[in-house]
Amino acid sequence: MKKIILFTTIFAAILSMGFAKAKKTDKTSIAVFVPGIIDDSPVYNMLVQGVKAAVEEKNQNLSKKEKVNLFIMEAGTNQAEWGAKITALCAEQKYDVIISSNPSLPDLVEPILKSFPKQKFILMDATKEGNPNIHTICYNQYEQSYLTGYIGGLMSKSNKLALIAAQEYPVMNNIILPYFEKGAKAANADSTVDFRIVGNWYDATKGAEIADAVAKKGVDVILPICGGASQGVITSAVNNGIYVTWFDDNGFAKAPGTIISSSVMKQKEMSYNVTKEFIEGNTPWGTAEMVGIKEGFVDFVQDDPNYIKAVPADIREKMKNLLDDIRSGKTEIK
Ligand code: RBF
Repeated sequence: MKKIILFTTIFAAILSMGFAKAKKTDKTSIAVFVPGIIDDSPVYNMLVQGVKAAVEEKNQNLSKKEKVNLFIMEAGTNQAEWGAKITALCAEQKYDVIISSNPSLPDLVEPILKSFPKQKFILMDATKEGNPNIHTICYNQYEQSYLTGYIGGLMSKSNKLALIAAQEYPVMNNIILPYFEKGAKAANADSTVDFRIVGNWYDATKGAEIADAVAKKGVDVILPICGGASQGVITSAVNNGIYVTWFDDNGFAKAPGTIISSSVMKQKEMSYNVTKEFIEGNTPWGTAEMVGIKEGFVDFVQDDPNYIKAVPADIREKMKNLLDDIRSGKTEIK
């Protein structure tokens, strides 16, 4: 009798080891949720590129059966649909993690997690601490916005700048706009910033109309943060002979001579890092990180030939000094 129990136990143990092994070699599945349109928005473009790069790299060494599965959902600009689309992804119960990027996502995701308590989310450009299903990383947009305002203030001849945003949201109202203004005033105390809203993240015609309107009032430097509508702002700036400060990625090639700066976030590199970290099982769940200039994830492009052509040497020198001081810790933007 004892022998039978022993054999059964050993048999059960071997069986469970087998199952455990089968489960472990199960394919990893990753979904990327794009809250907007990939092509119109540097933040989303970089997100997709970074995740893809990490998955492709991992898959090089895996057999067909083991390859990491990647699904990209482009949710579009109708924000009313995002919740239902995320819920649908969770309901499939096949994605080990959903990776996305947007400051509005923690509030959208938390109620959904009540129905899907096993689902994990990695959210970039967002902040949420203490939820064990969520890891967030945001960029130091105090620095990113201040640098942008600083060059705008140095380059403006009328002392009139504008920020054309797609919509109002907490990061826009509490960080991007005030620190753009702060930077502009630090460069030139007489600077003013006109704040305008497009109303969506895609309408280039409306973007151009607003840019034309502020140009008429004497504005000569515009920061567009409005997705696809930014293209309209650039077209208007070219026509009106005024400047554009670019945000998120390197935008110099979009309109050489008109684009005077690119304050970038290294979202492609960060998306690659967090995806790799997840695949390796090292995601620090429940934590919120902020990375900036010192960490190498916010930067101001200084070596682009179009920057060197568009911006006089004395202003480039001032930008370099500011950047060096932030990097060394001599200046803190807060
Ligand atoms: N940025 C984009 O470039 N494209 C978008 O479609 C877009 N949609 C957004 C929707 C919401 C609800 C919020 C809060 C932000 C959105 N952003 C978008 C802005 C983005 O998160 C970030 O603040 C800016 O790109 C500046 O770094």
